[in-house]
Parts: sequence; structure tokens; C-alpha cells
Amino acid sequence: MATLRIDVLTLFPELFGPFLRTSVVGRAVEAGLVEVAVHDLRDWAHDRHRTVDDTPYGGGPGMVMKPEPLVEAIEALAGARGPGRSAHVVLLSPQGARLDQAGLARLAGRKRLLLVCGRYEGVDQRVIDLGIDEELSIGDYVLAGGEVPAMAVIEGVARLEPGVLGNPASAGSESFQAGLLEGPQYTRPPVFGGLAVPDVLRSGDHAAVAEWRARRARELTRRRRPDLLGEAGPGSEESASGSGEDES
Ligand code: 4GX
Repeated sequence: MATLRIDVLTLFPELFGPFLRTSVVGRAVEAGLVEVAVHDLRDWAHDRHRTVDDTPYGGGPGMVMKPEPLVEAIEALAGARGPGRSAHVVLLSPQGARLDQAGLARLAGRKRLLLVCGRYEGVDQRVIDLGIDEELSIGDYVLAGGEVPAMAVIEGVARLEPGVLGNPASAGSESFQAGLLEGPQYTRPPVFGGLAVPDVLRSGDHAAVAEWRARRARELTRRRRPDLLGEAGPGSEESASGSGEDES
């Protein structure tokens, strides 16, 4: 069993407790499939006030995370940048490359990750230049810190680790419908609020069910996320109603 080790560097270590003990992540940690250690960046501060931020050169609003505590913490937890480094160091940031399922699979394949959570207006650029291997964003919106993005990474990689979901190695991003949106799902009762479960799902015909699900997944993906199919979205065509192809 190859344990994935994840270190987290943050100003708010207390945010991670219940998250790491609950549900899929909690079971992965409990089973020893994922090991997580959360570190308080202030432990690397230099003064008795445990200062980790400073005003930005050139002026402007807010504060910037100062380089000394961050670089010392990163080097203590992962080693200096280069071939001898013990962990892949990721900074969660809106400036990062967008994280997707393939990116999660790549991270899940590492032995060790160090997730660096920024706050304020960000980190001194020399931290990135000297200590960060990769900057990742979880989406084009602005949060207050990298902790929630780090949790997204932890949860996303944990469920890809072999044994965590009862899945074999290479489940998840390699599965049949990977890269498509999931179609509609139903459970009991057969009629609710006047709406019936589609007959095919209650037919017991497994091949017909699989075919129906695959078709609904393709249709939904084509409508909502044509980019996932390598197709242009609406707005790339002249007519406001689209290409004129079948929309049923
Ligand atoms: N996907 N934020 C990080 C502070 C910050 C800014 C720059 C490092 C560099 C976010 C996101 C995100 C807000 C987390 C700003 N730290 N991170 N924080 N979206 O919005 O990852």
C-alpha cells in the first residue's frame, strides 16, 4: 500500500480538523491510505509577534505574505527546490493553472505533496521563484485564502487513491464516462411530486440502462459543457438559437 503524504502550510490550521476526520477523507486517513500533517506558518515567524505579513512595495491595498517564514517553512517541509526535494510544492492561487480531474490524477500519483495556503493579497514573488513547484487555481473566483482550495485538492486526490472508494487503481479519471457530466439519477419512490422515474431504470435491463445513461450524459454535456467534448460552445455560431441541430 503506497500512502500519499500531504503536508499543509497555513495560518489557520484549525480549519482542517473536522474536514480530515469526516467522510471519504476521514476514512482514507483512518485507513492509512492518505497521511495529512497540517503546519502553522507562524511557527516559522522570526519575531515575538509572529509576524507573517508586510506592506506591499509600490503601495496599494492590503498586505503581502513576507518571504522569510514561508521559504523557511517550505524548505523545512519539502527541501530546497530541485531534484533532491522530498515533496511536490503547490501554491493555491487565482494566478495558478486551472485544476481539473486530470490535474488531480497527476497530483494523486505523487508520493508527497506540500500544499501552501496564501492569505491577504498573496505572497512575495520570491517565495514562488524559490520555493513553489506549481501554482494551481480551483476556479475563476476570489476566495479569502488557499485553505478551501487545499481542502478541494485533498478531497479530490484522496478519493482517487486506490482502496479509498473500494475502487481499483486507475478508477476515477479513467472510467468510461470520465470527462462527461453525469446524467440524472433517481432513487425511490417511483413517483414523487407527480414526476415518475424513467421506465428504463426500473426495467432490469442493464444494457438498456447503460445505454440510456451514456446517452443522457452525452446530451447533458453537449448542452452545458460542450468544451468537455472538444466542441465550441454557444456564441461561436451566428444564430442565437445555436447551430440548428437537434436539441431534443
Ligand atoms: N483558487 N485564493 C489564495 C491569497 C493568495 C493570492 C495569491 C497566493 C497567491 C484561490 C482560487 C483563491 C484567494 C486563495 C487569494 N495566495 N486559490 N488567496 N480561486 O481565490 O486557488
